[in-house]
Amino acid sequence: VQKQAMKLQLIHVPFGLGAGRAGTELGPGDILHAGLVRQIRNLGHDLADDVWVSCADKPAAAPAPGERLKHFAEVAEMSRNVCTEVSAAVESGAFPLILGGDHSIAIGTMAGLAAHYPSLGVVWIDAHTDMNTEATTHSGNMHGMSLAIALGKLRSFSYADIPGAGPSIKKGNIVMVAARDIDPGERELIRKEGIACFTMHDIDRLGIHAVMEKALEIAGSGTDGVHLSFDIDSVDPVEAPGVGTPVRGGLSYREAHFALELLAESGLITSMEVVEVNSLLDPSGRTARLAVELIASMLGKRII
Ligand code: HAR
Ligand code: MN
Ligand code: MN
Ligand code: MN
Repeated sequence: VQKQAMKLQLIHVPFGLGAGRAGTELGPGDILHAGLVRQIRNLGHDLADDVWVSCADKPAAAPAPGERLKHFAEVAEMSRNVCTEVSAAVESGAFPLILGGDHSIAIGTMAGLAAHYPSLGVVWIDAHTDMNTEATTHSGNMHGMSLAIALGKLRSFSYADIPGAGPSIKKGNIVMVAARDIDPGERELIRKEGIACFTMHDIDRLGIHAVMEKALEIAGSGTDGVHLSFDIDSVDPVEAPGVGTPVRGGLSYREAHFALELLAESGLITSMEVVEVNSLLDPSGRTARLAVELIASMLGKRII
Protein backbone atom coordinates (compact mmCIF):
# COMPACT_ATOMS: atom_id res chain seq x y z
CA VAL A 1 0.00 0.00 0.00
CA GLN A 2 1.78 3.12 -1.21
CA LYS A 3 0.76 6.21 0.63
CA GLN A 4 -0.64 9.03 -1.47
CA ALA A 5 1.63 11.89 -2.37
CA MET A 6 1.48 14.67 0.18
CA LYS A 7 2.76 18.17 0.58
CA LEU A 8 5.24 18.12 3.44
CA GLN A 9 6.48 20.99 5.54
CA LEU A 10 9.81 20.41 7.22
CA ILE A 11 10.12 22.40 10.45
CA HIS A 12 13.61 22.31 11.89
CA VAL A 13 14.01 22.94 15.60
CA PRO A 14 17.72 23.00 16.48
CA PHE A 15 17.15 23.11 20.22
CA GLY A 16 19.02 21.09 22.83
CA LEU A 17 18.59 22.94 26.12
CA GLY A 18 15.77 20.65 27.24
CA ALA A 19 18.22 17.74 27.42
CA GLY A 20 21.00 17.07 29.87
CA ARG A 21 23.72 16.71 27.23
CA ALA A 22 24.66 18.86 24.27
CA GLY A 23 24.26 17.64 20.70
CA THR A 24 20.55 17.29 19.88
CA GLU A 25 20.54 20.90 18.62
CA LEU A 26 22.52 19.53 15.66
CA GLY A 27 19.77 16.99 14.85
CA PRO A 28 18.05 18.81 11.96
CA GLY A 29 21.35 19.38 10.16
CA ASP A 30 22.46 15.79 10.76
CA ILE A 31 19.16 14.34 9.52
CA LEU A 32 19.28 16.53 6.38
CA HIS A 33 22.88 15.52 5.81
CA ALA A 34 21.84 11.86 6.02
CA GLY A 35 19.68 12.33 2.91
CA LEU A 36 16.17 13.14 4.10
CA VAL A 37 15.16 15.40 1.20
CA ARG A 38 16.22 12.87 -1.44
CA GLN A 39 14.25 10.13 0.34
CA ILE A 40 11.14 12.29 0.49
CA ARG A 41 11.40 13.21 -3.19
CA ASN A 42 11.94 9.54 -4.14
CA LEU A 43 8.64 8.75 -2.48
CA GLY A 44 6.96 11.32 -4.71
CA HIS A 45 6.04 13.83 -2.03
CA ASP A 46 6.17 17.60 -2.48
CA LEU A 47 8.16 19.77 -0.12
CA ALA A 48 7.29 23.31 0.90
CA ASP A 49 10.25 25.57 1.68
CA ASP A 50 11.97 24.51 4.90
CA VAL A 51 11.22 26.44 8.06
CA TRP A 52 13.97 26.88 10.63
CA VAL A 53 12.81 27.89 14.09
CA SER A 54 15.37 30.19 15.66
CA CYS A 55 16.33 28.78 19.03
CA ALA A 56 18.57 29.85 21.87
CA ASP A 57 21.79 27.88 21.56
CA LYS A 58 23.54 29.28 24.60
CA PRO A 59 21.61 29.52 27.86
CA ALA A 60 21.13 33.04 29.21
CA ALA A 61 22.19 31.71 32.61
CA ALA A 62 23.45 28.44 34.03
CA PRO A 63 20.69 26.57 35.86
CA ALA A 64 20.80 26.99 39.61
CA PRO A 65 21.73 23.85 41.53
CA GLY A 66 18.60 21.81 42.13
CA GLU A 67 16.68 23.78 39.46
CA ARG A 68 13.31 22.10 38.79
CA LEU A 69 12.86 23.46 35.25
CA LYS A 70 16.26 23.87 33.65
CA HIS A 71 16.48 26.57 30.97
CA PHE A 72 12.79 27.29 31.41
CA ALA A 73 12.93 30.69 29.66
CA GLU A 74 14.58 29.18 26.58
CA VAL A 75 12.19 26.21 26.48
CA ALA A 76 9.18 28.51 26.81
CA GLU A 77 10.38 30.79 24.02
CA MET A 78 11.15 27.84 21.73
CA SER A 79 7.72 26.35 22.47
CA ARG A 80 5.97 29.58 21.45
CA ASN A 81 7.90 29.70 18.17
CA VAL A 82 7.33 26.02 17.37
CA CYS A 83 3.63 26.41 18.12
CA THR A 84 3.39 29.30 15.64
CA GLU A 85 5.21 27.45 12.85
CA VAL A 86 3.38 24.15 13.29
CA SER A 87 0.07 25.95 13.34
CA ALA A 88 0.97 27.83 10.13
CA ALA A 89 1.98 24.58 8.44
CA VAL A 90 -1.37 22.95 9.23
CA GLU A 91 -3.16 26.05 7.98
CA SER A 92 -1.28 25.83 4.69
CA GLY A 93 -2.61 22.32 4.21
CA ALA A 94 0.81 20.66 4.54
CA PHE A 95 1.79 17.63 6.61
CA PRO A 96 4.12 18.99 9.32
CA LEU A 97 7.33 16.99 9.79
CA ILE A 98 9.18 18.48 12.73
CA LEU A 99 12.82 17.66 13.29
CA GLY A 100 14.43 18.12 16.69
CA GLY A 101 16.13 18.85 18.75
CA ASP A 102 15.45 17.28 22.10
CA HIS A 103 11.97 16.07 23.03
CA SER A 104 10.98 19.38 24.68
CA ILE A 105 10.14 20.56 21.14
CA ALA A 106 7.01 18.39 21.40
CA ILE A 107 5.52 20.95 23.82
CA GLY A 108 5.20 23.52 21.03
CA THR A 109 4.37 20.94 18.37
CA MET A 110 1.33 19.62 20.22
CA ALA A 111 0.29 23.13 21.31
CA GLY A 112 0.15 24.18 17.65
CA LEU A 113 -1.56 20.99 16.48
CA ALA A 114 -4.19 21.18 19.21
CA ALA A 115 -5.24 24.58 17.87
CA HIS A 116 -6.45 22.82 14.70
CA TYR A 117 -7.35 19.40 16.11
CA PRO A 118 -9.26 20.03 19.35
CA SER A 119 -9.34 16.29 19.96
CA LEU A 120 -5.79 15.42 18.95
CA GLY A 121 -4.60 11.81 19.26
CA VAL A 122 -0.94 11.25 20.11
CA VAL A 123 1.22 8.17 19.53
CA TRP A 124 4.33 8.62 21.67
CA ILE A 125 7.08 6.15 20.76
CA ASP A 126 9.88 6.52 23.30
CA ALA A 127 12.02 4.56 25.79
CA HIS A 128 10.78 7.13 28.31
CA THR A 129 7.34 8.49 29.11
CA ASP A 130 8.28 12.18 29.53
CA MET A 131 5.63 12.52 32.23
CA ASN A 132 7.65 14.29 34.91
CA THR A 133 6.47 17.51 36.51
CA GLU A 134 8.41 20.13 38.46
CA ALA A 135 7.41 18.13 41.54
CA THR A 136 8.68 14.72 40.36
CA THR A 137 11.69 15.39 38.12
CA HIS A 138 15.09 14.22 39.33
CA SER A 139 17.01 15.85 36.51
CA GLY A 140 15.19 19.15 35.92
CA ASN A 141 15.56 18.42 32.19
CA MET A 142 12.43 19.58 30.43
CA HIS A 143 12.56 16.96 27.66
CA GLY A 144 11.42 14.58 30.40
CA MET A 145 8.24 16.67 30.92
CA SER A 146 6.75 17.34 27.46
CA LEU A 147 3.83 14.93 27.77
CA ALA A 148 3.00 16.08 31.28
CA ILE A 149 2.94 19.66 30.01
CA ALA A 150 0.67 18.70 27.09
CA LEU A 151 -1.71 17.14 29.62
CA GLY A 152 -1.74 20.27 31.75
CA LYS A 153 0.01 18.62 34.70
CA LEU A 154 2.62 21.27 35.48
CA ARG A 155 1.85 24.04 37.91
CA SER A 156 4.18 26.55 36.31
CA PHE A 157 3.72 26.02 32.56
CA SER A 158 0.74 25.05 30.41
CA TYR A 159 -0.76 25.64 26.98
CA ALA A 160 -2.54 28.67 28.41
CA ASP A 161 0.93 30.29 28.50
CA ILE A 162 1.51 29.77 24.76
CA PRO A 163 -0.23 32.28 22.45
CA GLY A 164 -2.24 30.52 19.75
CA ALA A 165 -2.03 27.13 21.43
CA GLY A 166 -5.00 24.77 21.48
CA PRO A 167 -6.37 23.07 24.58
CA SER A 168 -4.42 20.53 26.61
CA ILE A 169 -4.33 17.03 25.15
CA LYS A 170 -7.01 14.66 26.46
CA LYS A 171 -5.50 11.82 28.43
CA GLY A 172 -7.66 9.20 26.73
CA ASN A 173 -6.22 10.18 23.33
CA ILE A 174 -2.60 9.47 24.24
CA VAL A 175 -0.77 6.18 23.86
CA MET A 176 2.85 5.44 24.70
CA VAL A 177 4.81 2.69 22.98
CA ALA A 178 8.23 1.13 23.75
CA ALA A 179 8.58 2.54 27.28
CA ARG A 180 11.19 0.89 29.51
CA ASP A 181 12.64 3.59 31.76
CA ILE A 182 9.95 5.22 33.88
CA ASP A 183 10.59 7.30 37.00
CA PRO A 184 8.49 6.58 40.13
CA GLY A 185 6.56 9.86 39.89
CA GLU A 186 5.83 9.24 36.22
CA ARG A 187 4.53 5.75 36.96
CA GLU A 188 2.24 7.16 39.61
CA LEU A 189 0.85 9.82 37.26
CA ILE A 190 0.34 7.34 34.39
CA ARG A 191 -1.54 4.97 36.69
CA LYS A 192 -3.58 7.68 38.37
CA GLU A 193 -4.68 9.15 35.04
CA GLY A 194 -5.10 5.73 33.41
CA ILE A 195 -2.99 6.66 30.38
CA ALA A 196 -2.34 3.88 27.87
CA CYS A 197 1.29 2.74 28.00
CA PHE A 198 2.61 -0.24 26.01
CA THR A 199 5.98 -1.10 27.48
CA MET A 200 8.66 -3.30 25.93
CA HIS A 201 7.21 -6.07 28.10
CA ASP A 202 3.87 -5.67 26.31
CA ILE A 203 5.63 -5.71 22.94
CA ASP A 204 7.43 -8.94 23.92
CA ARG A 205 4.15 -10.46 25.02
CA LEU A 206 1.78 -9.32 22.28
CA GLY A 207 4.09 -8.52 19.39
CA ILE A 208 4.54 -5.14 17.77
CA HIS A 209 1.70 -5.71 15.29
CA ALA A 210 -0.98 -6.16 17.96
CA VAL A 211 0.45 -3.33 20.05
CA MET A 212 0.33 -0.90 17.14
CA GLU A 213 -3.23 -1.92 16.30
CA LYS A 214 -4.26 -1.21 19.88
CA ALA A 215 -2.32 2.05 19.83
CA LEU A 216 -4.12 3.18 16.69
CA GLU A 217 -7.44 2.26 18.24
CA ILE A 218 -6.69 4.50 21.22
CA ALA A 219 -5.19 7.47 19.39
CA GLY A 220 -7.33 7.17 16.28
CA SER A 221 -10.88 6.72 17.50
CA GLY A 222 -12.89 9.79 18.42
CA THR A 223 -9.98 12.04 17.48
CA ASP A 224 -9.70 14.51 14.63
CA GLY A 225 -5.97 14.14 13.93
CA VAL A 226 -3.16 11.87 15.13
CA HIS A 227 0.34 13.11 15.86
CA LEU A 228 3.30 10.73 15.93
CA SER A 229 6.02 11.81 18.32
CA PHE A 230 8.99 9.57 17.63
CA ASP A 231 11.91 9.63 20.07
CA ILE A 232 14.78 7.79 18.37
CA ASP A 233 15.84 6.37 21.77
CA SER A 234 12.81 4.06 21.48
CA VAL A 235 15.01 2.00 19.16
CA ASP A 236 17.59 -0.25 20.78
CA PRO A 237 20.95 1.50 21.33
CA VAL A 238 22.60 -1.16 19.15
CA GLU A 239 20.84 0.48 16.19
CA ALA A 240 20.56 4.02 17.57
CA PRO A 241 23.65 4.73 19.68
CA GLY A 242 23.51 8.50 19.13
CA VAL A 243 21.09 9.45 21.90
CA GLY A 244 21.64 11.24 25.22
CA THR A 245 19.71 8.77 27.36
CA PRO A 246 20.15 5.28 25.86
CA VAL A 247 18.22 2.40 27.43
CA ARG A 248 18.93 -1.22 26.52
CA GLY A 249 16.16 -3.54 25.42
CA GLY A 250 14.51 -1.29 22.86
CA LEU A 251 12.73 -1.78 19.55
CA SER A 252 14.63 -3.86 17.03
CA TYR A 253 15.38 -2.43 13.61
CA ARG A 254 12.44 -4.26 12.05
CA GLU A 255 10.04 -3.61 14.94
CA ALA A 256 10.66 0.11 14.55
CA HIS A 257 10.18 0.02 10.79
CA PHE A 258 7.12 -2.22 11.00
CA ALA A 259 5.52 0.05 13.60
CA LEU A 260 5.92 3.03 11.28
CA GLU A 261 4.80 1.06 8.22
CA LEU A 262 1.62 0.18 10.09
CA LEU A 263 1.04 3.81 11.04
CA ALA A 264 1.53 4.83 7.41
CA GLU A 265 -0.87 2.12 6.24
CA SER A 266 -3.54 3.32 8.66
CA GLY A 267 -3.73 6.68 6.88
CA LEU A 268 -4.52 8.27 10.24
CA ILE A 269 -1.31 10.13 10.98
CA THR A 270 -1.56 13.88 10.33
CA SER A 271 1.86 15.04 11.61
CA MET A 272 5.15 13.61 12.79
CA GLU A 273 8.20 14.66 14.74
CA VAL A 274 11.55 12.96 15.20
CA VAL A 275 13.63 13.89 18.20
CA GLU A 276 16.74 13.18 20.28
CA VAL A 277 19.17 12.35 17.45
CA ASN A 278 22.58 13.24 18.94
CA SER A 279 25.35 12.69 16.46
CA LEU A 280 27.98 14.06 18.84
CA LEU A 281 27.52 10.74 20.64
CA ASP A 282 27.61 8.77 17.37
CA PRO A 283 30.57 9.57 15.13
CA SER A 284 29.42 6.76 12.80
CA GLY A 285 26.32 8.75 11.81
CA ARG A 286 24.15 5.63 11.84
CA THR A 287 21.54 7.14 14.16
CA ALA A 288 20.79 10.02 11.78
CA ARG A 289 20.67 7.58 8.84
CA LEU A 290 18.26 5.38 10.78
CA ALA A 291 16.07 8.42 11.44
CA VAL A 292 15.88 9.08 7.69
CA GLU A 293 15.00 5.45 6.94
CA LEU A 294 12.30 5.41 9.59
CA ILE A 295 10.79 8.66 8.33
CA ALA A 296 10.65 7.07 4.87
CA SER A 297 8.73 4.10 6.26
CA MET A 298 6.28 6.47 7.91
CA LEU A 299 5.88 8.35 4.62
CA GLY A 300 4.91 5.29 2.67
CA LYS A 301 8.13 3.51 1.67
CA ARG A 302 7.58 -0.22 1.20
CA ILE A 303 10.00 -3.07 0.65
CA ILE A 304 8.29 -4.03 -2.59
N1 HAR B 1 12.98 10.46 33.07
C1 HAR B 1 14.25 11.09 32.97
C2 HAR B 1 14.16 12.56 33.35
O1 HAR B 1 13.12 13.08 33.56
C3 HAR B 1 14.85 10.97 31.59
C4 HAR B 1 13.88 11.26 30.47
C5 HAR B 1 14.36 12.16 29.42
N2 HAR B 1 15.02 11.51 28.34
C6 HAR B 1 14.55 11.55 27.08
N3 HAR B 1 13.24 11.75 26.89
N4 HAR B 1 15.27 11.33 26.13
O2 HAR B 1 12.49 10.78 26.35
O3 HAR B 1 15.16 13.20 33.39
MN1 MN C 1 11.32 11.52 24.87
MN1 MN D 1 13.42 9.11 25.31
MN1 MN E 1 15.01 9.95 36.91
